[in-house]
Parts: sequence; C-alpha cells; structure tokens
Amino acid sequence: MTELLLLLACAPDPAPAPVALGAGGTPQVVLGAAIPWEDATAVAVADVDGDGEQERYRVLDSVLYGPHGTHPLQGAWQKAVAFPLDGGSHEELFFATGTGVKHRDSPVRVYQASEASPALLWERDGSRDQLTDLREVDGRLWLAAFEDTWQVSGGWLDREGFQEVSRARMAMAQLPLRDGRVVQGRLYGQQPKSDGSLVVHEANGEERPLSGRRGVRSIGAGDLDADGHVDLLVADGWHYAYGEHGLARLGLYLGPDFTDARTLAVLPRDYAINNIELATLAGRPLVLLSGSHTVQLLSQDDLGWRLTHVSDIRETDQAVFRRTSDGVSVLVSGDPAIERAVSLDVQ
Ligand SMILES: [Ca+2]
Ligand SMILES: [Ca+2]
Repeated sequence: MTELLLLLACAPDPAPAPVALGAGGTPQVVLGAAIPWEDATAVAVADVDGDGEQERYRVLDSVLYGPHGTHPLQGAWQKAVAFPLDGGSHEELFFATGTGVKHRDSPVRVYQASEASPALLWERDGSRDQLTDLREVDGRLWLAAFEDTWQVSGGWLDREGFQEVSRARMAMAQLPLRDGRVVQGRLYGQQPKSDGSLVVHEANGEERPLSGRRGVRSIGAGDLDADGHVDLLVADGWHYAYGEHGLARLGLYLGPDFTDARTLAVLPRDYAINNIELATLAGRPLVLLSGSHTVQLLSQDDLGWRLTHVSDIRETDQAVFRRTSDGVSVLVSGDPAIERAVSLDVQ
C-alpha cells in the first residue's frame, strides 16, 4: 500500500493543454533591406518643404549636409529635433552644437534651419558647453544644458531667449509636463560616481523619486496607452563603470503619476540606451532605441514587446525615424549611413 501511495505521489501531472499564446494575429514589424546612403557621423530629418516626406540631413567632418546645401559647423554636433513652429506643415530643424574633441572651446549654440541656411537662435559660453536634451513639447522648443560642471538647467527657448524652468545636478534628461511638473533623469547622484535617479520635480518645488535602476541616460515621452496622459520611456541602468556594469534597460512609467512602472526591454549587447524616439505605424506605437552598440526597434506583439535588431553601430552613432511617402523608415549614421523601411506584416 505504501509503495502504491509513493508511486501515485511521484506520478507526473498530466501535461497541460497547450495555450495558444501569440495566436491573436498582431501584425509583426518587418524591416526592409539596409540601403546605403553617404558617410555620416550624425543624421537628422525634417520636412522643410512641407510635402509630407522628411528630408535627410547628415554631418561629416564638421559640415552639415542638408537638402538645400552645406553649412560648416563651428562646434561639435550634439542634438537635433524637427517640428513645425506654427503648427503648419513645414518643419524646422533645430540643432545644437557645442564642445567636442575637435571643438574644445566652442560654446553651446542652437540653430534653426528651414529652407534657408541655419540661423543662430541662442548661445551660451560657460565652463561646460554641452547641451544634453533638445525636444519639442506642445509645439515649443525645450532644452537642457549644463550651467556649470555639475548643474543642468532645463527650460524653454523662444524669441525672448532661454527661460529656465528647472535645474538639478547631473539631470541631463529633462521633460516638462503640462501641469508644471518636470521629470528629471539624473545620470549621477549628489556625489561623483554615485547612482543617479529618476525624479518628478513637483510644481510646488518638492521632489518625488520614482523607482528605477541607477542613473538615467535618456527619456522619451508619448501617450502609449492612449488615455490622454503622457507616459515616460526611461533608459536607465547607468553606472560609472558603464562598460562593465552598465545595463541598457528601458522602463515604461504610466502617467499621470508614473507609479505604474514596468521594464519593457533590456538590450543584451549594449551598456546604455543613448536616445529614444517614438512613432506610430498603422496606429501602433513604435519605439526606436539607439544603444551603445546596436539600434533596436521595439514593437508590440501578442506576448508583449518585441525587440527587432536594426543595425550594429559605433558608440557615437545614432538613429532617427524618418517619415517617408511610403510610411516610416529608420535612418542610422555610420560609414555609410543606412536606411531601412519599416512595415507591418499583416497576415
Ligand atoms: Ca519634404
Ligand atoms: Ca498614457
């Protein structure tokens, strides 16, 4: 009897019936072949003629090559963003230059380029000439730049010049919200080499830390769940010994309070995610991640979020989405830069 009980106890459970996860028929993202362009250390796009397709810009040897000619750069290329200033169809390209290996004394400069040659909007010459964030928020230009060796100030740039809104130590990624709050992504903490953090700077001046993993490298924003509140995509995992301990993690924080947080992806071969872009394709969100070693596309499938490898890159390279007459493509800097069309495989 005892033997029978033992046998029964050891008998394996019947195999569970397979569940058809992933059979919901979500269209998969498909990448076209890599089409080589020209050599580029940086790339940008803007629909400056307003025909619906974004023109391509590239940087090589301190020269900006655009659809309407070339423009020598007086500093190192740092960031770019394109949007229509007046809400019309013609986009302006805003870009920033500053200190770099070949431009050791260059101040931070922000330019506006349309169909005419670039015009200087703003310039600041300080002890650390580095612009760390440049983005469009509700049709306005927002930037974050070092004020001195440690403090980074964020604010609006308009006809009146730079209007500072927030300032924090090593808060290199900053995002203003409509209600007056500013999300600050800090690469490091108060002490050199200490862990950074993600903080909501409340309108009343108080600070509320959010969960996360060490220092923040970049922040993307968009309404991913279409509830009318901005959600955050945050690349964290930074560590001062980044080559050994850096973790290229992407977290999603749902607005408006950002307490619902989840990890969407960890890039296996990268130590950091340096830039995040969002786009939509057939109403579905697409996220473009420029890592330290790879470019990856993040899209939804029936099991959650799926990474698709776009390209291997050098650590200084980056990728941007480009709106084309056919839909969306990814443009990646390199020797040569490449472009890959993005489509959905609807079966
Ligand atoms: Ca165009
Ligand atoms: Ca939302």
